[in-house]
Amino acid sequence: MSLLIKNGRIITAADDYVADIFIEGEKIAVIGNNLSIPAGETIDAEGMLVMPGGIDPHVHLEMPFMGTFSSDSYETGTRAALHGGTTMVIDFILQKQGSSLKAALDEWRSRSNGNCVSDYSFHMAVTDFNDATKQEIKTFIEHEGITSFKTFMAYKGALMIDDRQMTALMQEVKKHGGMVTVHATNGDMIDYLVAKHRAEGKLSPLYHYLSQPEVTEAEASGRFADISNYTGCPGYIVHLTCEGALNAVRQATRRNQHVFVETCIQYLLLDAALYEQDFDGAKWVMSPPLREKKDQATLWAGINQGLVNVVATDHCPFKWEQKLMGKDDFSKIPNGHPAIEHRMELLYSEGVHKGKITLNKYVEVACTNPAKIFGMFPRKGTIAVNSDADIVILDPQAKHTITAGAHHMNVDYSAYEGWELTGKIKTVVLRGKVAINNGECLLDKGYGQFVKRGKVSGKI
Ligand code: DUC
Ligand code: ZN
Ligand code: ZN
Ligand code: ZN
Repeated sequence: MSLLIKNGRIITAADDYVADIFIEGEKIAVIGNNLSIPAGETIDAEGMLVMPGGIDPHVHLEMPFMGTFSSDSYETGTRAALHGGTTMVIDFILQKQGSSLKAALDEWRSRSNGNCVSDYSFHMAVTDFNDATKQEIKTFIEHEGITSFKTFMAYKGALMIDDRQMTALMQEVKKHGGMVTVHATNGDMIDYLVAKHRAEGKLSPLYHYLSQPEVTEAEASGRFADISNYTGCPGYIVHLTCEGALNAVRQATRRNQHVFVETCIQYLLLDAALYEQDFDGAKWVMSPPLREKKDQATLWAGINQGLVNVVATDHCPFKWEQKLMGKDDFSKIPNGHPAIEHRMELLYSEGVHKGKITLNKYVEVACTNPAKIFGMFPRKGTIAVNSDADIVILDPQAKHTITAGAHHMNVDYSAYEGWELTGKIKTVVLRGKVAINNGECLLDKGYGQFVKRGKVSGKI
């Protein structure tokens, strides 16, 4: 099996040049000019951007949450990801409090095994760190290839760990070469505000937003940075949304610490005005909530300053019927928003096309940094000889409109309905096979492989 991609403009996190790519089997074999190696299939990419496959390191597929399951299965979610140029996702396993990490891994495997179309990996969310869990960390890192451990500083009683457990977990993870990631919001403050608003009869989606003010995120982000600094364990803040939280990270850099920061596409593009309507605002009920325009500006600047390292999605879709579970009480609206399919095109159109970030930066935050930070580089996240042939071919001029009727995610609305984008993904290659060609998926479920990840250095 071989594939030749001719005359494309190749963009990596560092390079920008026109060349041909020859792919043999699953790997990139040769990059050069005027290649005339006989190939099973040839794609003419003249005038196109040729980039590494996107990596979305924050998705929740078929996840049990708030009394229901997120609506994309491993099959529909990973297929939608490929349509949008994301060739690999990292999903979250949730430990059940009182139970082992291994039991959770088995449960997640029972849903995902054989069902993915794109490649995938897992983060292991530790929700109960104790003497028994502690013994499992080394096995996950060294044998399962799961080297990142997610924590929650909110959702008390279900997911949250306290600072005592956080410190102990970070010490253990550091010992074995892993990374701790965090949902950094102050759970007690939020629980208080949710209860207060409910008691006052303030029950619309707007109060979801007003129950998680910026300070709840800024405080927890600073606290996490401190514990990470004290333990020396590499730390990564997921879905950072606001100026206050980014300033806590900025402050940490003054002692020469780097905490990795992920934001999500919605926090760059949407703002809290969407909650100032009736129940329709439930489409954007997610945690943390959307913020203000000034926060969007901070995040774009943070990308260019190297403080924000990754743009993910926190894809956690719920159908409208599921959102209606909270029609009389914002605290019962399943939290999450669908974006797995649109991250790459939205970030290109609104970021690169509109001049906010460079093409190299685009590839860095959407493809390369996720691979580097999470122990998969250079197998994933770049275009280089011997790397996996995960490639996106994007037409930079083509325009298209986002609409729920045309997307591939298993959800009956779009958070970006009617958005007109410039730049469209034409072809996606996953490990040497054409996965998407002009809107058609050519791979079956089961093609997607579980990627065992390596230890992490905490540096990029
Ligand atoms: N936030 C969400 O919006 N959904 C899933 C989990 C989370 O932290
Ligand atoms: Zn979260
Ligand atoms: Zn999440
Ligand atoms: Zn599209």
